[in-house]
Amino acid sequence: MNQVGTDTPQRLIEVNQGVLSKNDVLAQRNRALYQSKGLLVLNVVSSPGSGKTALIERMLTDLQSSVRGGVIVGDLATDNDARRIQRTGSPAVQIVTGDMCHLEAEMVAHAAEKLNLGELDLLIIENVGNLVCPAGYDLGEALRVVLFSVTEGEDKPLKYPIMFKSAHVVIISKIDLADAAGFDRALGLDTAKKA
Ligand SMILES: Nc1nc2c(ncn2[C@@H]2O[C@H](COP(=O)(O)OP(=O)(O)OP(=O)(O)O)[C@@H](O)[C@H]2O)c(=O)[nH]1
Ligand SMILES: [Mg+2]
Repeated sequence: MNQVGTDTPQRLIEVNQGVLSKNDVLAQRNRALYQSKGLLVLNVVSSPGSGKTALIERMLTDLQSSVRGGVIVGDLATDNDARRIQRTGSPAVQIVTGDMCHLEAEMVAHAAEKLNLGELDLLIIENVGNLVCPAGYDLGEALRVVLFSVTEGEDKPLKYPIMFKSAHVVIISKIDLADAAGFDRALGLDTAKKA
């Protein structure tokens, strides 16, 4: 293979490793910090509007008497979600990513400085709504939780396999709308298990 307009031979070098190494190093640093504090950290991912914030609001409200939770939430714009979560009485920090479609470990580390981690049992990171970009970025979480809502169709785990394969937990959300959306529960569970 030759470069266009030159005689210099080109070599194709595969760089599958190391591209994310800075993020991986920072994610490991986050993980070590969270483990040293006995903090359970969840990275909640899904397509936009699947119900991440609604689930977090409900979890924090229901667990309030026994679990001290805090949240870091990422969106391209607005602090709507942080304000929603703060209304539960739990601390929440908004990361506005601008044009970035995922959170990175460094962003989470900076946001976590605004929370008193020593006072928390549970840190929930709500990632930017997207089933593609966040899949490649470890944030230092213990568990990656992916939601897919019944209104998105049963085939989402098959179409976005990297996200679903990398998840520790899959939650099917908006189940109250299953009949209206014509959601096939058996098929939805099957595609989630196959991913
Ligand atoms: N019917 C029904 N509606 C829900 C449920 N969970 C969330 N919703 C609604 O779905 C919409 C989106 O919910 P959010 O919690 O904002 O979703 P999200 O995943 O945080 O959205 P982004 O952060 O924008 O990606 C809101 O109107 C919620 O009220 C559910 O279980 N059932
Ligand atoms: Mg949200």
